[in-house]
Amino acid sequence: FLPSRHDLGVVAVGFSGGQPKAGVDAAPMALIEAGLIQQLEQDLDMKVTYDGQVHNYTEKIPSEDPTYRNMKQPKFVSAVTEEVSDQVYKHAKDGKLVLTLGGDHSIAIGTISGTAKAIRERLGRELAVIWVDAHADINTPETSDSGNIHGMPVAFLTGLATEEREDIFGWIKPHHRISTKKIVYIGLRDIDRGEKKILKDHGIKAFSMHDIDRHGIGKVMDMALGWIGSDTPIHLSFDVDALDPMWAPSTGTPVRGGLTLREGDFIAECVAETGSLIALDLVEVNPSLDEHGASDTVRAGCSIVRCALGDTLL
Ligand code: NNH
Ligand code: MN
Ligand code: MN
Ligand code: MN
Repeated sequence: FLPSRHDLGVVAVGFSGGQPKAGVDAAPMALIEAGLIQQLEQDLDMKVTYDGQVHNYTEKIPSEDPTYRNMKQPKFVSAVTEEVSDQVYKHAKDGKLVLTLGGDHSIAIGTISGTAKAIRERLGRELAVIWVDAHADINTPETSDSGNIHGMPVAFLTGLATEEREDIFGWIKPHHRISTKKIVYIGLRDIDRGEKKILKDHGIKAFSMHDIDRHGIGKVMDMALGWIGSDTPIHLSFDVDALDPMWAPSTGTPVRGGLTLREGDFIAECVAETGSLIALDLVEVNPSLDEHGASDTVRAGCSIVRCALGDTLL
């Protein structure tokens, strides 16, 4: 079922509408200017399909976009993620591995729905998701304190949140969704009250920083991949704020006590080793925050992508 290891589709999503801080839309350009695509082509010998543009989806800006069910900019985020879903779907349907450069984490509504649909059609298989993040991003519109949609993608992707209105995520259909049993979190350390209840009630597998301290990252990765089971297509959604701000300070909601640079790369390497990776998101790099740390954050992001695509495997 695997995409050919060397055939990569890249989608650059310059989008910040899922949260309030400007600048996260500049991340794809920063990552590309740091040489990421060249590294993938030259060092990893990949054949990269990239349309050469960072999409900012300005044509999708609605004339008015009032808060709805506590969601901020619901129509804009819905329209952009619907488009991203299609972009990712097209690459995945072609049998390409898909790399999406964000952008805030709301874009995972698009990326994961796109791969879930493609994998169902192409292989009749369900997708597993590894969500690496300080946060669980599983608020429903009702449990969210912030109303920021980047804190809600997993709720929409699992069907824990639904909405009839076609222009506000009503476009998400069963074939776009993933099972709560097929998602594994790694790196959690800032989970909202309502999210804790959701994780518990649905028996969702999660490895917090506490688990990593207790068992070590090696054991945690064995357990995480064991939960998913071998031979299951994996979508890795990596929020750079999973890393400790020491290594990745330029992000919208840094939380201290996070993964080391090596733990982040190790997670990506372990996923690469499975040979089952079909898509990868790298999100929430914001070069305009903590500007002195921006180059470190961008470097960390590039490193995670290279590791997930197999660079450091012997
Ligand atoms: N849980 C908070 C919210 O829903 C914060 C989410 N922020 C993130 N998620 N950066 O990765 O608003
Ligand atoms: Mn996130
Ligand atoms: Mn986060
Ligand atoms: Mn919090």
